Amino acid sequence: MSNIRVIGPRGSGKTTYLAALAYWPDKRRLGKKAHHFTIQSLNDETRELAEKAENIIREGGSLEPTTVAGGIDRLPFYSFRIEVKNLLTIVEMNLAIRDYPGEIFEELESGTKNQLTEEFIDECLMKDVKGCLILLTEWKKGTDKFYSRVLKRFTDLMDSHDRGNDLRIAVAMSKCERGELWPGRLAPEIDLFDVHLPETKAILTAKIHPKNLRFYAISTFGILQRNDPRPNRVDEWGTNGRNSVLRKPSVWQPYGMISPLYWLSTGKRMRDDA
Ligand SMILES: Nc1nc2c(ncn2[C@@H]2O[C@H](COP(=O)(O)OP(=O)(O)OP(=O)(O)O)[C@@H](O)[C@H]2O)c(=O)[nH]1
Ligand SMILES: [Mg+2]
Repeated sequence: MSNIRVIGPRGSGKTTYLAALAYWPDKRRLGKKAHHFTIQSLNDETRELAEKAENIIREGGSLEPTTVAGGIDRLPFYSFRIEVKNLLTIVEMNLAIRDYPGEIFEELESGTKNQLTEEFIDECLMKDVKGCLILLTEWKKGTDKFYSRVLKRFTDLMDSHDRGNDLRIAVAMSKCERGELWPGRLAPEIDLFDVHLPETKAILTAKIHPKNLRFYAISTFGILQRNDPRPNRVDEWGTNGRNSVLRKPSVWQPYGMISPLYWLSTGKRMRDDA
């Protein structure tokens, strides 16, 4: 079993991403396209998350923010078996994934000691954790500085927890169907991180060995069609500010969901960006 943690700022789409993984097997039957991977949920928490996803994908709802209340032990582990069919082989991954509240990421910025945050970080950086998926989402003015401060602190904590050399870090930009963010839809490291988050990238590349660092683009919602690159989403105003929901559930085609997990788990790159 590969232990993975998902961290990132509030509202970056962490829980929605995991909900989409959990819901994929149900939804896949509706799609026409053949995929070279399969996903199976392995525990009740993941199946419950899939039910919540049903609500998002089908009825245009949104998930509740994840909270720190109750401490780390209250957060579930989501557990998946993912099989990826390569040219001649099938790679099977069993993953136990923990989804962190955005609050923890944001509290790292201040650097002040806080018992609750420490509990989460100790758990995130335990020796048996293979890797972290860091989901970032903004690029407006000031964000690069904010992310780079938080991630500098995070890499210092990796060192002090003796994880500086053996923890894989997949950094992904979420909600990448946004055309204004990523018009070319190629090469996330160059087109997204070099362009929009250069300081963040510089901190990470300075502190983390290249073999343990990769950059990705993810869109849990995806675009309408290959020849219709409009985002498959509509924005709505909810109680927590702006929320996005799927526009056409029948053509739901997420992007980049599997490749970061494949690399975090196996250390190898997938042959495409499924
Ligand atoms: N446009 C777009 N919106 C998305 C995508 N994934 C998630 N969202 C929206 O982003 C908002 C926040 O999603 P969450 O999954 O709750 O974010 P989170 O990172 O878990 O947030 P916290 O639990 O507060 O840390 C919701 O309105 C989602 O519908 C995506 O791929 N594209
Ligand atoms: Mg959440």
